[in-house]
Amino acid sequence: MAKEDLSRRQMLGITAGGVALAGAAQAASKTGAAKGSVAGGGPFPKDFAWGVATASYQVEGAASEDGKGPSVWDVFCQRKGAIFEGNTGDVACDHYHRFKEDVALIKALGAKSYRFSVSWPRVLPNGIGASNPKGLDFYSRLIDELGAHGIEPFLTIFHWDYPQALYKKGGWLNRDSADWFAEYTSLLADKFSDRVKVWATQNEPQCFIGLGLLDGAHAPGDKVTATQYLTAAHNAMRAHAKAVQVLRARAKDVKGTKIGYVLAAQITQPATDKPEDVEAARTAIFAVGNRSEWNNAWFTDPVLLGKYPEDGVKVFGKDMPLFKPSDLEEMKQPLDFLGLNIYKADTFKRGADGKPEQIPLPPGYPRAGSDWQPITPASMYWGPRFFYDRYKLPVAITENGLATRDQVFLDGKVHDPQRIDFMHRYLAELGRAIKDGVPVTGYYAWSLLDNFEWADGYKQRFGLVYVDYENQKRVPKDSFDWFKKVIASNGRTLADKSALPLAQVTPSP
Ligand code: GBH
Repeated sequence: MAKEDLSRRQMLGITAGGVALAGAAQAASKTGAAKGSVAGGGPFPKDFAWGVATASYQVEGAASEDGKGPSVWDVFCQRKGAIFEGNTGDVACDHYHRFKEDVALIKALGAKSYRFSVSWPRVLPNGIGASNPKGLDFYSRLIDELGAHGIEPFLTIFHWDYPQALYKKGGWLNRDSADWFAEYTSLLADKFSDRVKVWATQNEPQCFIGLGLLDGAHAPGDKVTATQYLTAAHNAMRAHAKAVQVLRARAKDVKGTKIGYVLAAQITQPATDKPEDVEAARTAIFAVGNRSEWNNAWFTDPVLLGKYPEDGVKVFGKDMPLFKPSDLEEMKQPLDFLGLNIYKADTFKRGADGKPEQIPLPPGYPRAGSDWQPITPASMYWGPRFFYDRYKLPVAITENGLATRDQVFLDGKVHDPQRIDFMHRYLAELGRAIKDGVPVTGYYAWSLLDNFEWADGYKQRFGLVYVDYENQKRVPKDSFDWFKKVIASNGRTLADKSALPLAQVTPSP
């Protein structure tokens, strides 16, 4: 087998036997961590949180209903050329009105947990000050509906729909933004912590700070200076920490409350299982080598280790903002888990100079509907492993999924074998990480529903359930039925190659 061909097969997690439960990487299990608890033959722990995820602006719609204030996304969607085909989240999946139907789908899937986010301006139309009873009531009814079906609510406090009123006051650039976030969190803690035990403060600071303020590709669509970008990131991390403190002080059941922080995890994988390549990938995953937002350590080291990474501080040099030294101490609040949104990995080997060297993908390498996502299952092994080794926190896979160009077929069904194959490979790799001792608390498929994919509008479909936006009809895809079996077996069907949907595209009559 040609060398090129081997690395391609390793990236995809293919070994001679088919889907690899033990592929490129056994060599690297050198953390000395205890083996994961093996329940009934599979690697997934008994209480593993099999879940699905959504986010408020992407599914709710009802953008100006029942007293909701505008968010930066409502405003950004009006900007010419900002969103694919001028799509907006005004209606989205109409989840605001159809949440009972959607909870019934989660129940039918057998998912144990539902990760959703609260729209800040829906509950606080001006971001701070007077709250909106109807907005609060929506989330209260959603949480009750989940409870009635035995589904654990996982509440993300902020998934990008920032109140426009606060943006006008400077948004994340304003030092007070951390206190605004704390005030918002207090409201949620008081209203929902009797029923919500699992919380994430923020989803992907790299995106709402980097894409939103540095690149201008996401709302609010600004392109600020490097110093302003760093200031905004700094305040967002201060806000995260204040929210953790608020939850610890105010949650009704403090001991039972689990708090995490969710990263747009930029994963690396080694080109081979040689220890020097594994170490090259490990070095690369925590390096801050340039000024772009696409790194991990800038957004995790302050929050988890109480310091900015030195290589990044060098990269930014005199553009580093001034801040109170005590900020760093305050930013580091104890967390219960680290949420990793994992979609793909970049591949590294040790270069001739001893430094990590990125290996380009072979031509024609498999990709998702979203161009940025090559299909790289081992990201689900190396991601959890590297993050656990560095930060020693249990990991939750808070998002993982694939966009495909789904459609309703002539038989009325939505056949999505690519998504099934993708999830099978990625979950098998997650199982391998657990087997090798990485504590993983849960896995949340992105997403329950096809939904508003930010600047890509409705072009990309990530759902286990197809949404016909003309009439809001939901059609569970083949992957929904497949994932249901995975959940029901607590992951044991992943070891069974016959679970691969090789012949499902053209079902026999
Ligand atoms: C998540 O973002 C979001 O949390 C979720 O709302 C979203 O719908 C979902 O994923 C699917 O996209 O590699 O330089 O080309 C993922 C955000 C999008 C961040 C792609 C990195 C590519 C940057 N990622 N982006 S690059």
